[in-house]
Amino acid sequence: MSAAKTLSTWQLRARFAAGLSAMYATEVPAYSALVQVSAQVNADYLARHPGAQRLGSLQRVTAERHGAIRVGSPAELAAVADLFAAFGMAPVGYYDLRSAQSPIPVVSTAFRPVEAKELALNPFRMFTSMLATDDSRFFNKGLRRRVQAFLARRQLFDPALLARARVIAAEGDCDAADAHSFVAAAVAAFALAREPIDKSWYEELAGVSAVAADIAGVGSTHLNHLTPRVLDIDELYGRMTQRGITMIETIQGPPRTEGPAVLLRQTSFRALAEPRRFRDADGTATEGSLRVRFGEVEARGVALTPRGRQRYDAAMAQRDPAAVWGNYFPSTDAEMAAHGLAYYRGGDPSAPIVYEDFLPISAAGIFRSNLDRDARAVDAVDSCGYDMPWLAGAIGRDVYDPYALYEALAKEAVT
Ligand code: OOG
Ligand code: NI
Repeated sequence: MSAAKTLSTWQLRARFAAGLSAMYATEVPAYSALVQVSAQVNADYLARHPGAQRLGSLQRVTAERHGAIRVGSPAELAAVADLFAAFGMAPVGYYDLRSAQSPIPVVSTAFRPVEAKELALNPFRMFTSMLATDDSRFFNKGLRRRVQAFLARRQLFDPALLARARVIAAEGDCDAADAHSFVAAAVAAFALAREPIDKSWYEELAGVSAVAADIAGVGSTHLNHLTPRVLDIDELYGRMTQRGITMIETIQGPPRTEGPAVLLRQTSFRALAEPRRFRDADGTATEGSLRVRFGEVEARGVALTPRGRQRYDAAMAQRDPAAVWGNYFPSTDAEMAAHGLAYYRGGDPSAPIVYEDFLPISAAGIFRSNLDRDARAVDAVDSCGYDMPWLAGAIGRDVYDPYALYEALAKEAVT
């Protein structure tokens, strides 16, 4: 038998995630501390809870990351979709963060593997947001035109990289000899750029929203954060605080409960100001700094059915969800399964299906907690028509419905 000369998309995805992680560690030193503490928390947790691997093997959880990126236009989002397809990552779900309590001018999807086998091999996902330039509550006509013109002039990805990605996606694998340069180029596309930033343009956009400036005030895109997964997020929170890292006030998402962990719990801390170069109106370059990137960590639980999700939303609407949790959710997987509240493979309560997606309220909270000020929205009617079908049309791809994916996983027999 000859040695394997090709790498499949999951192997490329694992290398992509590892490459981004190595790059981000050099860019944001606090990220390395977070990864270290996460690994310790996971090892300690497993030592005390032998059954903890029911929500994913230690190998999967240790390597598990999600990233977040932000782009400016449908064309840029389509390019991202082409690139990620080479890593076996497809768009799943639609998140509209404009409707959050404090609105963020973006609409988002998450690129991730969709099949059980692929998720087990490497579940890397990327939360990807697109600036809502068509929304007149944030952008008036003049500014919209200038943003669109700016975005039309920039190129986030080398066309050769995208062409290569399309071939890999179509063939389902890549020559081993070419894999290294392909992955390295894909990783490099998300590095923080060193080109000077046009100061007045950046500040004008920051007046609308810090996120708008981060997206369309610079000539390239970059990883906004890279999130490891932990088995005990309360423990992680405490240990990071002990190390002198100031976390946001709360853990977003469901409270800590005695029963089965559901959905997704997340928390974050602000990265330090990063040195960036600026260009003044007269062309002089100055050194400055920006504070837009951050560190985030998450714990994942079982995926809820639409019925479970309704209960979740009702519980979360209460003043103290932790205190009343037991009125909404039973305390065992067997009861969760029997009441049709959560997904289990083959209906077997010992085989929880992990929630692989995001939560819009948490996402908006994470965005917001890391901004100096809120978006400035005017009181106008939103008639731009962003929704899931619009997003699918804009990138020319189907956007998966997360519930349909969990439904399909639940029908698979336990192996
Ligand atoms: C994305 C924020 C959302 C999450 O984990 O919910 C997010 C961003 O800041 O670009 O990453
Ligand atoms: Ni995130």
